[in-house]
Amino acid sequence: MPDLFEAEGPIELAEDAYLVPGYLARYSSEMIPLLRNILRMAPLRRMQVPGGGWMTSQISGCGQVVWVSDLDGYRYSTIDPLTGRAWPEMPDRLHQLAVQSAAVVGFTDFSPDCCLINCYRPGTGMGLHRDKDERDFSAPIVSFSLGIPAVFLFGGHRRRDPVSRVTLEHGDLVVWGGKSRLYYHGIAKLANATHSELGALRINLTFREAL
Ligand SMILES: O=C(O)CCC(=O)C(=O)O
Ligand SMILES: [Mn+2]
Repeated sequence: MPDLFEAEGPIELAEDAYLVPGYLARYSSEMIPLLRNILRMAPLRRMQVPGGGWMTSQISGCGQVVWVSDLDGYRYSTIDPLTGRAWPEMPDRLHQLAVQSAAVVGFTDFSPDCCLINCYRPGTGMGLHRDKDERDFSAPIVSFSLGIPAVFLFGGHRRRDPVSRVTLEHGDLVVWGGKSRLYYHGIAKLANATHSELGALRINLTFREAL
């Protein structure tokens, strides 16, 4: 009989894109204090987009660079525009978990220099977009979900391509690279829910090789 707590194996969402349900659940109690520490140094904030609107999720991050957005555009920045200081260093343990997670689905050379932290409350989400501000698209995107569930929208190369809807729960890992590295994706508006450790929040960590 399978162990109830054993994570399931990878599920292919598209070419070179995988969901590994529950893979990170066993690490969440180590990760949450690391995240709280990062967010003390680089608080969550909403970002303005070049068109003038505001993203509904809140963002922070750690590593050599973090993705930022303002009226001038989208880019990776070595400086946190809110504090004027360098971003907090990426904790070795988070780096190690990201490398290990990429390897689980066959991406063996991954070494992220950015960990973007997205924080969603019920009623917030993220519109369809592509992660295309990184220098080299040969590295995958590694995404950790913690807290309340969200519906991940995963499309194709064109914005109008059909989108699959995948519920991401606490501890779920998604990795996409190779042929689907530039696929459109987003997060549907979250429904009300409460998580035992994080309350009414979803935290997403997105590891990238940006430089
Ligand atoms: O929250 C998520 O799962 C996706 C986040 C995302 O696509 C991004 O930060 O670019
Ligand atoms: Mn993205």
